[in-house]
Amino acid sequence: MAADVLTFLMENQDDYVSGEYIAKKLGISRMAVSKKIALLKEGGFDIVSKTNKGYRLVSVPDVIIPEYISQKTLFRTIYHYETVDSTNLYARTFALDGAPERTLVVSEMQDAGRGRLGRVWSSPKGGLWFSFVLRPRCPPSDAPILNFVASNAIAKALKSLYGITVSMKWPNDIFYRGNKLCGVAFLVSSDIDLIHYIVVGIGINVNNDPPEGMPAESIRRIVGHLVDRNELLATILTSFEEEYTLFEQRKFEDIISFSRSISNTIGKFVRVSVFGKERVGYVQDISDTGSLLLQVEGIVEEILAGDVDFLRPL
Ligand code: BT5
Repeated sequence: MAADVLTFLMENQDDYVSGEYIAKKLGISRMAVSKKIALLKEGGFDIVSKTNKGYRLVSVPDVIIPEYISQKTLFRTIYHYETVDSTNLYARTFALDGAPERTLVVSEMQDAGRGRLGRVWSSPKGGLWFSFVLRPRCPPSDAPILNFVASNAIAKALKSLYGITVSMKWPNDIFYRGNKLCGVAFLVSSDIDLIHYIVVGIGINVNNDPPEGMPAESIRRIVGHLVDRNELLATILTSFEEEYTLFEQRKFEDIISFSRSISNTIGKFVRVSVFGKERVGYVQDISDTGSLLLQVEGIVEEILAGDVDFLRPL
């Protein structure tokens, strides 16, 4: 593997790094370094070399590089695939086998990506499809707050990287100007009073075309160029870490307060489907525990989970 050499080049992307320096640091020969550089070039990494100066990384291929993610984040156990059915299912299998918190599964494509309630999630090449394991020490009743942990993290990452302002459709869809950019689906395993594990599954249309025939958007189309999916993944994971710290400190009000500020659902006239039953009304607010407060014929109902449909255009 050439990951060790790649790490050096990535850390010094603005400058040349000499083969001698890399060889010394890694305790390998200069010949071994140049072999690894050749391997990286074969893998699509654009590396230029200059006599007396060394190597410089110009660009990386549009493929997830686990070494980069583990270096930039607290996620150390990373499974990276070309295709899986669903990263959520893989992560669940790992969780059942005892995988630690922050075990990450990322796939370039999914052929059976799943939304909530078994709905199909389109996951072609170029998007970001990943899942990770959490083992929060809290009662299952706190789990819904993680919807907002995830959506806040994604919204903040997109703002900081691309200056994009997104909105959050309760409880966790990320929208850009009325089109869905990203979805989050959780798998939860718990006793009545203790969570065993939670799999957080996130799907974002990044460099792919969004699926046709539905109100969907992709980051490439918003910013007008291809983006670095490694940087995006690392930024979202780091952002998640910060929001998750608030969750562990039980600062739920801080979390919900940000979610309210990006909500496109508060104040809207909606239909909420809850296990086959439908409620229609105005969304008054999101409660401090993450429920939707729906005003139905003058009475406020608290809805813990459900699907929201806007009854008037956004
Ligand atoms: C979601 O479900 O929005 C959660 C999606 C989570 C996907 C991730 S990818 C990594 C991990 N592995 C998985 O298998 N899943 C997770 P839901 O709220 O049920 O929305 C599903 C609906 O979104 C579909 O019925 C379509 O209308 C729409 N949809 C499907 N694919 C889409 C896409 N790529 N972009 C935008 N909308 C899409």
